[in-house]
Amino acid sequence: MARPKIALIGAGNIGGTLAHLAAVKELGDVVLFDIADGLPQGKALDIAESGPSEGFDAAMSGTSDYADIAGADVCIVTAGVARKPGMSRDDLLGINLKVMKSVGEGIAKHAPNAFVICITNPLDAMVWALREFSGLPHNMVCGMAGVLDSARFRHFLAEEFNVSMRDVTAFVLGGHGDTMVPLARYSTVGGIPLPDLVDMGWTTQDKLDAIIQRTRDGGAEIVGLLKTGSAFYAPATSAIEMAEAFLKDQKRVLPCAAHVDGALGLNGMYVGVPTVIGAGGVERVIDIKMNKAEQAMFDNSVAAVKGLVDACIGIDGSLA
Ligand code: A3D
Repeated sequence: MARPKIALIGAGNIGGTLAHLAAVKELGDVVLFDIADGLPQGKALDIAESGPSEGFDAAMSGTSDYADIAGADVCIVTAGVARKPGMSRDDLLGINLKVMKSVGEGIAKHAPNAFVICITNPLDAMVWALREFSGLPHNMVCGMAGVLDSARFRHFLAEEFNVSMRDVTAFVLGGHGDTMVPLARYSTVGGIPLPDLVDMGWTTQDKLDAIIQRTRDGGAEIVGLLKTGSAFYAPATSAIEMAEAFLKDQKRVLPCAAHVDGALGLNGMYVGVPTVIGAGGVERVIDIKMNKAEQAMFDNSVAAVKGLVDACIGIDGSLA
C-alpha cells in the first residue's frame, strides 16, 4: 500500500517541525508548501538528509505550487502571519483571512478528500473561515488548540504533583485565547479528579488556580521568552497527534476546535470541544455536562469566538 501523503501548508517554524516529526514517525510522504521562495524546498531537503542517520523512509519535497499537494490525505495549515507591533487584531484577521481563502481554494481543488487541521491564529475564526472557503465536509476540517492547551496544563500538573505526565489527563475547552476553559473536574491524576486531589492535600486551591492561569497564558509565556516568534515544538507535536489519530484510525479522545451543531447547546459553530478523531475525521463531539460556573466560562469563550467570526464577516462579506 502506498504511503499516506501529508501536505503542510506553511513551512515556517511549525511547518518545518511538523515535517520533521512526520518523517521521524514515518507517518507518510511529506509535501511542504509555502509562498516564501526556496523555504519549503530548503527545509524538505534538509529533513530528507537527516533520513539516513534517523533511518526513516519518507519522501520530502517542497513547493510553491498547489498542484503538488494533489491527493493529500492530511493537510496541516500554518500559513499566515503573526501579529506584529502596531498591528490591530482586525489587521491580523484581514491578512490571515485572505491567506485562508487561498489555502481553502487550493485544498478544495487539489486535496478535497483530506483531513484538514488548521493551526493559524486566531484559531477558532480561521478554522471556520478555512472550512467556508474550502467547502469540505465539517467533520474533515478542525483546528488544533485544545491538545496543546491540555498538554501545557498536563505538564504543569505533572510538575506540581511530581508524577509522570502520562498519568495526568486534562481537558481545556472553549476558544483558543484568554477565555479558554481548563476544566479541573474533568482533569485527573491516575483517574482522581483535581478537586479530590486538593481535598487530599496534594496541592492547594490557590496553587491549582495559578496553574490554570499559567495554562491560559501558556502561549504568551513562550512569546515573552522567545521574543521573535511563538511556540512551535509543542504546537507541532499536538497537530501530529491529531493527524496520527486520523491516519491510524485510533479513535483518540482529543479536544480540538470542531464544528459543533447540537451538542453543548451550540448551533453550528467552531469552538474547542472534546472529540473522537479517527478515519472519519472528527467522528464525534462529546456532549459533556458542565456545572453552572463551567458553563458561564464556556459561554464567555463562545461569545469571544462569535465576535471574531462576526469580525471576519465584516471584513469579507462573501462569508455572510
Ligand atoms: P511562521 O514561522 O511565521 O510561519 C508561517 C509561514 O506561513 C511563513 O513561512 C510564511 O511564508 C507562510 N505564509 C504566509 N502567507 C502564506 C500563504 N498565503 N500561503 C502559504 N504560506 C504562507 O509562523 P509559525 O509557524 O510559528 O506559526 C504559524 C501560525 O500558527 C501563526 O498564525 C501562529 O499564530 C499560529 N500558532 C497557533 C497556535 C495554536 O495553538 C492555535 C500555537 C502556535 C502558533
